[in-house]
Amino acid sequence: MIYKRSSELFVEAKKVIPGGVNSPVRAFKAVGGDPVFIKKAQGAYLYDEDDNKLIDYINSWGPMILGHAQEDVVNAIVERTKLGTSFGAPTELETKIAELAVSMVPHIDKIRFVNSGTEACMSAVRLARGFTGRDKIIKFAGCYHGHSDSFLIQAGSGAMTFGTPNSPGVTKGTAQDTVLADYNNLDQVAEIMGNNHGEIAAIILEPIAGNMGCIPPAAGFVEGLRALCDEHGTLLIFDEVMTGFRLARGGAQELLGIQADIVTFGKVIGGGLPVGAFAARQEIMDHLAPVGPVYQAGTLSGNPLAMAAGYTTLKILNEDGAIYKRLHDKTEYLHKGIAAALSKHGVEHTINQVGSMISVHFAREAVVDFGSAAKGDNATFKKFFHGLLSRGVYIAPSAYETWFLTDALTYDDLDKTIGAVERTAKEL
Ligand code: KE4
Repeated sequence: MIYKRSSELFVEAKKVIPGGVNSPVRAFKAVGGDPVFIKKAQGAYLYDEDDNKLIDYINSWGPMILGHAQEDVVNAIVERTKLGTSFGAPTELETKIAELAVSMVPHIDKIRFVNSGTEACMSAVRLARGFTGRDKIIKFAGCYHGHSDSFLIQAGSGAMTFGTPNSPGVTKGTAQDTVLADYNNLDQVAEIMGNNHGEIAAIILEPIAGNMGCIPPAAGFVEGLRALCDEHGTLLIFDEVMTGFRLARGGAQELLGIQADIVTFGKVIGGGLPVGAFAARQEIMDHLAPVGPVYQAGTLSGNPLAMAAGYTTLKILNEDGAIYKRLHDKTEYLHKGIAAALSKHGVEHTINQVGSMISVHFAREAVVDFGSAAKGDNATFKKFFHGLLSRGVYIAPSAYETWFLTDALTYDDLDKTIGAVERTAKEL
């Protein structure tokens, strides 16, 4: 495949946009080479500026669960645009999507819309701190909750101590209120909670992790966190920016059968337009301004275009009783096909999958947390990525990301993908 035009555009972009991209992972730093510039997309396919057709397994990092340019979603946006794009005033449509989301997701009474997953998670932590009157939070190494200061933290000197910034610009003062734990290590969390009884406002986690590749919770892990939160009066925040409305109508709460205190959303809830949201039972949500004292706001929050895209997407997901099974079956099929193709050529690998989230790791041992994910052979991943890209298959340009399947994928697309994996495997 030729990427001449993309490379030319990348040169121009870097002159006026830092790194030529508006989000770092798009720059292909982890895999090398120039990023592909996309001209258009339709269904399961991207068409780049060199007119290459690519089978898309990123799907805008999750939102395009129905496929790109899905007819109903496009029509809803177009029709809504004709009525005006943003008013900074309440609209009936916001109530409709809020009612629909509340009807789909268990254990929430109210929801507040924002403009990104970061904003949703940042606001959820502020709400938890305001509701409990406590300052500290626990997050897990390898879980990503957006780029708010409280989350850009790495483990402190000792495993149980409070964090240190992992980005310039994040202050020590902020970092000291976040402590890192290892995903799936319940004993460690219990010890931290014991050492900080009455001080932890919230535990925030990806209930199925997607930012270390796809990592499901170990048996008993999330249940244990729920019990610890109940014991210590701490709120459990499920960051469902990836899993919400993707793994089930009710997301991970439904899939795992575990109740969170606050749930955050992004990606799918916006149907491809900028939407985040956070939700909880009324007792918690009514702590938010203008009802309660916890301040949170946004000029474009709930804007009509994004609400139209999100509402149409959620409505289709809610009414199509078979979509989640279709997505799961397609992902299972892909999982089996990739495993067979890599094994046939003796390529050491492990594949993690939950529903329509899947990741391939070139690692010997099981990938169950950040440490084991980091042991993956990145040189092999780079060759795998570029081998697939050159054969028309576009996967996430990092071993620490998850692939997201779309309902628009056909089994012929999956077979083409598996064929590309087999031909690439010979080169690994
Ligand atoms: P945004 O602010 O990017 O909308 O959402 C942040 C976020 C929060 N929580 C989870 C679980 C997330 O996965 C994300 C964002 N995901 C990344 C992909 N790993 C978005 C891609 C990017 O950063 O460009």
